[in-house]
Amino acid sequence: MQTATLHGSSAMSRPLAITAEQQRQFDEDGFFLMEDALSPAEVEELIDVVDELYAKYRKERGLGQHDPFQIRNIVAIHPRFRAMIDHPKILPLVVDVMGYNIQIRTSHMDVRPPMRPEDTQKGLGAKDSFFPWHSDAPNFGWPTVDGVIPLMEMKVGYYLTDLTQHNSGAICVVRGSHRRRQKDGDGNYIVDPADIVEVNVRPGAALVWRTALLHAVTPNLASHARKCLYYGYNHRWIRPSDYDHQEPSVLEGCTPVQLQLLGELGTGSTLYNGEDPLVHPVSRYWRPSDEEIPLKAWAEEQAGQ
Ligand SMILES: O=C(O)CCC(=O)C(=O)O
Repeated sequence: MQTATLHGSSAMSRPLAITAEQQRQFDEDGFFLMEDALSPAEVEELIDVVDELYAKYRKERGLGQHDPFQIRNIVAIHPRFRAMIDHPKILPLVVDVMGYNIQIRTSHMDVRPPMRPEDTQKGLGAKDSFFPWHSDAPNFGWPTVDGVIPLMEMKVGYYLTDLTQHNSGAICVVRGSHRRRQKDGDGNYIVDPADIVEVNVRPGAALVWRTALLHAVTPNLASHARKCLYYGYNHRWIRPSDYDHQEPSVLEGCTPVQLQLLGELGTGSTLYNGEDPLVHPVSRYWRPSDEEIPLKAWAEEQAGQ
């Protein structure tokens, strides 16, 4: 088992869940795959929720049979989606990569029905295509160091339907594109076809990736809709993109670890700026006390098992 010392003032050594090979792929390629991250029963349960929500929104929003649909902040929409934030196979890997002081930045469900061939004529990821190449970033971009985006966040994609066929709506990532400048002098993304990886996976697979990777989506020419979920994790001192605070009804019944991941501090709303907010305010997202970082105790306990 790999061991490492995590960064930060509360650093300590503990055994890691991530393997040396996963860490190498994450650093060099920008992603790794976990086949069978979800059991068939988990896939089935999640598909039931996706189908129920998709049917509801399709009706409410008048979506046509070919229209793709995405909904964000799914952790607030359904308890089954909320339960995915601390999935026991995945969260230890997230903690090994990002450290303890993290939260959910975004969560989304995506349904991509079969497309009409006439809507798929542009090249993969072309600027004028249905899904241009991009990396995920806030407006005005992430900071860069020598033109390269440091590790700001990671995402986990859970694929619920069969994507083994070429052009079945799978995500494509550009291997290693997080380690270099991404645009040429004309502002166009630099994509070497040899580096494109189409994530052709079976239901239940997960993609663990850096969102700094350039990515696009293949057209869905299969006969079935593509259904997947994404959860993005970043540091707590960065603001989430899907919420400022989750509604009290969303937080009700959550464990301390889930509360942390949902952006809460665990000590109530009066102590967000510390014990002496008038004279010595200090954001608890910046300097969490032990009670405000249950993920640390959780990770250490997991490592001990
Ligand atoms: O797989 C997909 O549908 C694309 C996902 C994506 O662009 C993202 O999560 O940022």
